[in-house]
Order: sequence, then structure tokens, then C-alpha cells
Amino acid sequence: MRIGIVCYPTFGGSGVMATELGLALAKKGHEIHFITYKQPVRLNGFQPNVYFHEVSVPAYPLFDFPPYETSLASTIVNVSLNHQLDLLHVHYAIPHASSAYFAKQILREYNIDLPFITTLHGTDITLVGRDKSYTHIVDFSINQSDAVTAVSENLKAETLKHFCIQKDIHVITNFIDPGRFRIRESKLNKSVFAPNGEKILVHVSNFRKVKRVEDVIKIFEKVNKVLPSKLLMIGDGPERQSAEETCRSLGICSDIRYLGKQEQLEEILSLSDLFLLTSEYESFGLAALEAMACGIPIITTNAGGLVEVNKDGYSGYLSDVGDVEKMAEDAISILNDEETLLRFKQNALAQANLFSIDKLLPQYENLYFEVTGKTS
Ligand code: GMT
Repeated sequence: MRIGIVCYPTFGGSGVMATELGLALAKKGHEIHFITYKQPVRLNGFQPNVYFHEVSVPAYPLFDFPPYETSLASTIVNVSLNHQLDLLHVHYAIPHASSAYFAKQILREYNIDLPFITTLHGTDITLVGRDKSYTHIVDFSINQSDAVTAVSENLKAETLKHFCIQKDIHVITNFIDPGRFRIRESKLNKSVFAPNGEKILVHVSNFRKVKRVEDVIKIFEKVNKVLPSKLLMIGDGPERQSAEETCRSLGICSDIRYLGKQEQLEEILSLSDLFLLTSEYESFGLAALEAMACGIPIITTNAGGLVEVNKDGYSGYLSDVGDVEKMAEDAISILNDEETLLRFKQNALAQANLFSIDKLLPQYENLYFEVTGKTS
């Protein structure tokens, strides 16, 4: 099949998932056309049946706001005409689903029916989408999609609660490629970060407010008082400064390293002992899944879809949002003795395997076949 994929090409989970999905489909022989405003971060290396089409948005002085949606719709139309796409898969409702709808209408003028599938990832529904000014366009573009998927049962329920959706929503969760995310020999030595054999805690996010990164620092401070440890903060974003201010005010900066955006995330994860995710909401929590796949237990909140990912007392622990006291106690209970840590590591790995790409890819493929009426 010839499939167009539209996503945000940044380090965010939706772009990562869309890229990993496209690459896996290409490996199975499909022809994949990424249509994004810049090369997706995980789209590196060459695969013969993978194409990248850049959406370029003109910056005329007349435009106070560059018309991204229009440029995207126009690029979808061009790619579809030039490469005879069978299907378009857009990730994130706003504005990708509405641009897909616009492109579909234009293509009708050429007697082409381009079906499109919309995948809901989270903040397109829970934050951005819930802004009243977007309600009608979110309702409309979801209902006009030929099929809709959500990355967790929780996100499906949230979508149905807040919007007027007539379409069936298929739940197809995030996944990991165990070939890439696995416990691996790292080129780095653990002692680079923990010279005296300290435990290594790690957090990965885009440091948006919803991630509550200050809670990560507060938990770490409590753990570090009991068990000498180090904290690695991976990613970057708007809350980085306030996280750093919290470190300074607690006097623990020398035990915390900010590593910025990391492409070889799995190498650093493989050196770590415990992963922290303190979000106010996660539709799924891909970063936590990637950590578990590298054999790291996870301490997370019980917000949104995280309860579908983290099995309390097995792959890690769940807590109420903001309960840093309990999260620190749980972290210490896992790290305190080697036997417990090993058991949680093994459980985390087993839990991650439930979300292996081998199980999830056929679900997307079957949906593609259903929507297009094709069989290969
Ligand atoms: O978490 C982010 O800030 C990035 C965001 C995105 O839109 O790219 O991630 C969302 O989609 C991921 C992939 O489906 C999910 O694993 C994340 O949980 C979800 N983030 C939120 O719901 C906050």
C-alpha cells in the first residue's frame, strides 16, 4: 500500500510513534510518504521505500500567521496526485485531521477518494482540543475521518466525554520495537554519571507544565537523602528553568545532570535504575514504556492512561498526582535492596513486552485494509 503519514516531527511522543509506525510498515513492504514540516527526529538513515515531503509554509509579509494548515493540505494533495496514495494516516487531531479533510475534498475534484485515519494522541484532545474555540472543528474532523484510533482506553473515554463523536474509536496503544529498546551494552560507563556506584534515576520529557518536572526534583531530593543517587534529566522545554531553580533552592544541583534532547536514548536508559514520570496527565506515557523496555522499573502518577501501562507493585508503582512523599518512598523501596530491584527490572521488561510492535502493527495494518478495501 502507498501510505501518507502526517505528524509533528519533533521529539514529542506522537511524532515518535508516527515515525516508528511508518518505518515498521516500510519494512513490511509498504511505500511510506512522510508529510511533515521538517524531517521527523527518528527518521534517520535510508530505507528504499520511505519518502519525505517537506511542508513549506510561505512567510509573506502580509501573513501575520503563516498558513500551515493550508500548506499541509496542499502538500497532501500534491503527494497524493504524484504518488497515488491509497491512504493517509494523520497523527494529532488539530490541525492534521482538518487539513486531511480539506485535501480529501480537493482530491474529489480529480475523482480520487483518499481515505484518512486520524490517531488521537493526548493533548490534541485533553488540552488543545478542549479549548472551546476548537470544539466544532475537532468534532467535525474526527467524525469525518474514515477511521479513528486513540492510544489508550482512557483517551478514548476522554474523547467521548468531551466531544460529540459518532465514529467508533479503535484503541491501538503505543508500542516499542524491542530490537531497539532493550537492555543493551552501552558505550558509556555507568561511572560517568555515578562515579561512586550511586543509583541512577532518570526522567525523560519535553518539560511541559503537564509533566510537573519540579515533582521529579522533589522526589529525587528525598531519595538522595536516604540512598546516594544521581538524577539524569533528558529532554528540554519550557519548565527547564523552574526545574533548575528548584535544584538550586534544594542545594542538590551537583547530583543532577541535564542532558538535553538525546537521540540514543536507549543507551542512557540502559545505565539507569529507575524512571520517574510525574505527569498531571498522560494519554499513554510512551517515555515510560521505552524505559521499561530497557529493563527499568517506573514510578509514575496514576493519571490518564498510565494505569494501563504501569502495573502497580509489579513494573513499578502508581501514585496520585503531586504525592511526592509516596513516590519517593516507593522509589526507595525498589532501590533499597538489589534483589527487589532485580525483580522489578525483570517485571518491567515483561510488562513492556505486552506492547511490542509485533502485537500492535497488525492492528494498524488490519485497520488500513478495512478502510481501503485492499488486502496487501
Ligand atoms: O507528552 C507530550 O508532551 C508529547 C505528546 C505528543 O503529543 O506528542 O505525547 C502524547 O502522545 C504520546 C504518543 O501517543 C503519548 O505517549 C503521551 O502520553 C501523550 N502525552 C500526553 O498525553 C501529555
